[in-house]
Amino acid sequence: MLKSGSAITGAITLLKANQSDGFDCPGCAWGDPEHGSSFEFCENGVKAVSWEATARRATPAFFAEHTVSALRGWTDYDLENVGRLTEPMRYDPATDRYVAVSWDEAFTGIAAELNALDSPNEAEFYTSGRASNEAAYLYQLFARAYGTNNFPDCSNMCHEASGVGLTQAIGVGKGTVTLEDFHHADAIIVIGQNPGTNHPRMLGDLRKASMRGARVAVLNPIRERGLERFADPQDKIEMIRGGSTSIATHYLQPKLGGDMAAIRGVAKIVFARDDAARAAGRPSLLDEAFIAEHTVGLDAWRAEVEATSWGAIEDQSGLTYDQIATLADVYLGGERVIVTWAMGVTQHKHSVATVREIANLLFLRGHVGREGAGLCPVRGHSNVQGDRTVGINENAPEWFLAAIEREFGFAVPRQPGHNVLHAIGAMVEGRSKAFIGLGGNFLRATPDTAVVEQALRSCRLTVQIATKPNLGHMAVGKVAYLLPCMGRTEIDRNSAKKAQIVTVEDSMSMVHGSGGINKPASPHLKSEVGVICGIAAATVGSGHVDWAAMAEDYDLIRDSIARTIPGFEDYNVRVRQPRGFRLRNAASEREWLTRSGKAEFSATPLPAEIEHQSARRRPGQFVLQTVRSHDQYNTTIYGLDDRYRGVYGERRVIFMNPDDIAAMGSKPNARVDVVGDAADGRSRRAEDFRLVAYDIPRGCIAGYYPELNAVVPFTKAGDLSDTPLSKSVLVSLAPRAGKAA
Ligand SMILES: Nc1nc2c(c(=O)[nH]1)N[C@H]1C(S)=C(S)[C@@H](COP(=O)(O)OP(=O)(O)OC[C@H]3O[C@@H](n4cnc5c(=O)[nH]c(N)nc54)[C@H](O)[C@@H]3O)O[C@H]1N2
Ligand SMILES: Nc1nc2c(c(=O)[nH]1)N[C@H]1C(S)=C(S)[C@@H](COP(=O)(O)OP(=O)(O)OC[C@H]3O[C@@H](n4cnc5c(=O)[nH]c(N)nc54)[C@H](O)[C@@H]3O)O[C@H]1N2
Ligand SMILES: [Mo]
Repeated sequence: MLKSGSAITGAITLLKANQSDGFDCPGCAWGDPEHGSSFEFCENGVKAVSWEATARRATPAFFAEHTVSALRGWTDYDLENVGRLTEPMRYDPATDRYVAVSWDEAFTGIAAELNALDSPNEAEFYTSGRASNEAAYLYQLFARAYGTNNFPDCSNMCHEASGVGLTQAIGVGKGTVTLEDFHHADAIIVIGQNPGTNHPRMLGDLRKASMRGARVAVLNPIRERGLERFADPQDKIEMIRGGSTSIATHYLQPKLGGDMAAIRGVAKIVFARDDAARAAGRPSLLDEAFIAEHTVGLDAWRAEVEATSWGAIEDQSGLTYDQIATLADVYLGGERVIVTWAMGVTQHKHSVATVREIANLLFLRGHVGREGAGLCPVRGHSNVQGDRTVGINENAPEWFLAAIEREFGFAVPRQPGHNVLHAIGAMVEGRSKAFIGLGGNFLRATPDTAVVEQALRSCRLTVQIATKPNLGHMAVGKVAYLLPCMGRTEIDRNSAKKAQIVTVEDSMSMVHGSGGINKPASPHLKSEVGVICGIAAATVGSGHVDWAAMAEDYDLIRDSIARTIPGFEDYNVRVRQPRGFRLRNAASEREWLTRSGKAEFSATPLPAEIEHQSARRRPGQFVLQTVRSHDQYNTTIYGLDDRYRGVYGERRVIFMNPDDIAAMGSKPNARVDVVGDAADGRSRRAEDFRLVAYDIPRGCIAGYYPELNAVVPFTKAGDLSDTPLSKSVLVSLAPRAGKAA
């Protein structure tokens, strides 16, 4: 991994990751130890940091050598390997190449295009979750001053269902636990998450819990090695002996999308045992005081649970009554229960309902708002939670919009804007004509790659603010700019040479500062804040916002945030304390900012049928989930191995139950095409994958994103979340002629 970097810079850089005087690791959003001073080693954090601190450069000379059409034939892996972008570039249609321009030319050129649109609502402002609070706040301020709420962002494809579901249930769309709570929990239920790869530092906390005797139950269709056994890199003796601790005390393998049914089953058992306890004159198993004082809606949910048959629960979850009963034992055996989850829960049609069912279950025994217990959606990008907090929201609450108006004195648009799927639809239909990307890889992260490529290329304007080139940057509009920015590891100095810090919020709502330590990859780079301020000043002028002053002194941005968003009082002081500060989470103090003023049980019936069940699935069809390998960061591919799953040197694989392989008349290692659902009239195909026999429930298969986005339809979305259904894609497999093993 370090091969692309400079080893010495790399090593020094790593020692500053997540230190109070260093930068926030761009790897994931797991919390940092509150009193920790030691460096927490994380293999995948190393990859993320050294990816940015590479010695390679994507210079104007590189772009002079290759046409954009030619670069479209490259892979993201090869493109990012060219290295860090060094100068602002504009697409020249005559030569089909990106050529260097000055920052001023770029800013005025972008402003001219934006101001030529018929309506500000024809522009899309995409955000990826690495942007700092400061950059994201100015970005939403700029777009709103320009006149739109079109904020498609990566969280629309990620934890949107958690945000929506938790807001309904507890009045705040964030998790209620802190890292400390993990040290007190005696039961932790981990649903639809692969922390060994995606949140490696979380494994350390799970392992400690497990060694203390806490029970850790996992719900995951795949047996993820990292959750089963784990040698802690922090523990030198364990590493030297090659020993390992087992983490999961219970491992259940539901079928894809079966979690809501599984949790309903647990609730059914809890109610039944509670009835029995009371009938025998023993105390209730429920936290009756909590339920009476803090909740509404239990009776309706209970009626719904009782009306759900065990047949439906077993069929939909893919688990037996006995398996679900062991989960009920874990839940009832815990005095302090935490449930964590990630994409295995949020990327289905009924994800919001599933999140609410998780909250329902925790309410029953009062597991929200006390030490060692609570709800924990584990976020993806290192600042995706913060970006939403500071206003990246296509449908922001009225209090926020009014506060922006008060602070800056311009009229803020109220018409709700576009999320990711709306933005794709609008570009496809020609209603949106400009796309600006603050980081990320919109083309490769979204469903239906071919459709999105066409959508971007039909835009009048595309602008990409990035650290390295990727395929999304080659889907150029008629006018296109590629603007290079600094990353988190780099020192960001203003014109007086004073280093600036930015701030981020982790999954536990901890806000802390981040200051780079490396020399920027090129003298021409601007910070994300600098780029946004440049575009903004040229487009909307500086009458209401002094963009130049903000770009000079990020304390001014934080002062505005402090005046417009509750919880950020004394921002500039508190963020400079070691480890920063925690944003208040009302629900964790049992104050419920819901409509009823209480924590709300939801009484939603199970979906009538989900993809793996018979009515949906024709013979030969499978339900595909798209996951990350161990060697990737979303659309960034670091390498071709997925060592916990035993895959080396390739990514085009499909994990499949051996009985399904045999039933198909095929053999392990046979090569197939993955054919997507064409019910909406669009044909979808991803070519040439190897079948890998794997411990996964029948009817369910798995493979890697982004390659398989070619078969994920942009026309299907989660209820109330609008999230693409990346974990329940109906596909069939077509043998490739002459390629059998
Ligand atoms: N190294 C690294 N770190 C990362 C990322 C990365 O790409 N690389 N990405 C970051 C981002 S943006 C995010 S959102 C997170 C993602 O973190 P994860 O959610 O862990 O990511 P996925 O690889 O999508 O894994 C989904 C897991 O859920 C399981 N699963 C799938 N469907 C179901 C289901 O229906 N039920 C249950 N119970 N389980 C299911 C899968 O088998 C798999 O173990 O990681 C973040 N951290
Ligand atoms: N099929 C399928 N699709 C999915 C998912 C899935 O599980 N399955 N997961 C979804 C999820 S959870 C997410 S979060 C999205 C991710 O969607 P995105 O956030 O759009 O994608 P990333 O791959 O994280 O973005 C990588 C690019 O960001 C740029 N970059 C890196 N660091 C910086 C920086 O510091 N500043 C700037 N300006 N740019 C930078 C680089 O140019 C790099 O190429 O994908 C979603 N798509
Ligand atoms: Mo994510």
